[in-house]
Amino acid sequence: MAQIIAEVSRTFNEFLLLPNRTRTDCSSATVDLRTPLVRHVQGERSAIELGSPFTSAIMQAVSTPELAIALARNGGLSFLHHNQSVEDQAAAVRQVKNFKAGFVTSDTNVRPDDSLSHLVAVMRRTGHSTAAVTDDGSSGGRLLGLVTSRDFHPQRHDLDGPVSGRMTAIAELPYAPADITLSEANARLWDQRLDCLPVLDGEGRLQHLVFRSDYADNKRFPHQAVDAAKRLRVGAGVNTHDYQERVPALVEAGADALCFDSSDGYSDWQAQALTWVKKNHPEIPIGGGNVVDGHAFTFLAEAGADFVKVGVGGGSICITRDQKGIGRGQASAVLDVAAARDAFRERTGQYVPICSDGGLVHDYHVALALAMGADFVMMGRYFARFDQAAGAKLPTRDGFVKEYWGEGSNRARNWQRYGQGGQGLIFEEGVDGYVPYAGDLNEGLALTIAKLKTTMVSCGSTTLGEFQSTARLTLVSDQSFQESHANVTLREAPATLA
Ligand code: RVP
Repeated sequence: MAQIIAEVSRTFNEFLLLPNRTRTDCSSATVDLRTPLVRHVQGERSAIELGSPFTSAIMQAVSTPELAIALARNGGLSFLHHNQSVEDQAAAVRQVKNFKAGFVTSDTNVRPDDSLSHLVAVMRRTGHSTAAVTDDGSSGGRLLGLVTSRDFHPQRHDLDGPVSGRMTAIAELPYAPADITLSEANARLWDQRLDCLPVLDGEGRLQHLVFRSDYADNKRFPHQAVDAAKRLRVGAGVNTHDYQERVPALVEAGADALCFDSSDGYSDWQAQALTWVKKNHPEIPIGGGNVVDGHAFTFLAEAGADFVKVGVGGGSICITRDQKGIGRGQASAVLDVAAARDAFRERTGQYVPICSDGGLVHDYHVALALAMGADFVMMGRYFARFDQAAGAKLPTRDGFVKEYWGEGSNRARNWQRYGQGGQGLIFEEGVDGYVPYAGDLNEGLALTIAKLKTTMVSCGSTTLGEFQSTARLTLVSDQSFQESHANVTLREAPATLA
């Protein structure tokens, strides 16, 4: 006869945090959101720490290189999706690793004999007003000069004339060697009153441009997730089908961490694949999942997982529970797995971080997931709303929306994640839809982080470890849940639907 688990499957909406005493040294300014990403000896530091506990979902609609760059600059980590060829995924990893904050690959490039009217067309296309003049017109050609929109006037200069007639030639141009740091470049920008400093290799080929405005922009991100060489960190999803080919390519491309991506990770396939990666590529940390209970966590931790993702069926685009009748309320799953993680730590001295993946609907759900024991969260819907995500931005009668579709939808058809047998989906486990557009990730995430910090302050914590160990949670009744919302006639409707 089947075993019936005594506890009801619960979700985040059923809980609230009780405020703890707030000490005078506890304020948003003193809250530290650093968190471990990968397995480490208890009491020591994780080889990879995030500056903020956010990761973006391993999904076509979510984790693009652009989003990965923006999220890592805010201290989090993206896992680039594996529902693409090995070559394309490795190229996406390279794109993030090659990003140098403040060092821009020139996108407005011309040859010296190109006409000024061609230059105008290029500037109009890119929206930039500084162009590099290189021998072959590429972003990495030998630099011959710079030309800006201030160097010529359509009424005063013959637009059929060559760019070389109006450019500042390399002989008169300040430039820097490839090993210059961003702060050195900034010092030169100010000392020499420059707007732009080209960075050249030993042969005079253009590497980057550094703009004054980008330096100021870079100062906005004090908690970036970077590796020892100060390159942004990036993760990548892998599957249990082609990992022997995909993992080496991603390691070679420079990925910082990998994660097996499966809707149900409690399987011998995943354990075998983890064992293979640990044997053949011990240099790369790799997570496993998804699971919803302590036994499954321990199974993957013993197979070598460096972190474990929690969540089955709770995703906003997910219909696995409807289709297959499997899953568990996300709060119950996190609480159960966190207890197993702590037991594993007691038994082995190894701390294996856990990630609450999917089903985070409100900002305060992030705080609840962390208080319940998650070391970091993974979100799809949340990030899909931002400019940097892959989905198209579409106008509607009430504003803009972004496309967001599940990996188990007919649009993504990620059969590697769902394992329904064979190379395809027999039935859908996800839907294809829209989410309200929310603008720039930097602004949206700053707001979520501000809320998280103030929740932690109310709970008297300045670190996530303290938050977890001191949090007091209460179950809410239907009636007290009603009390959470405003209970007056609103003067006007909220501006957005987010
Ligand atoms: P959410 O943040 O609620 O949008 O959930 C995102 C999570 O949902 C992903 O990280 C993944 O675990 C899960 N997912 C992705 N695709 C699908 C599906 O098609 N069912 N589910």
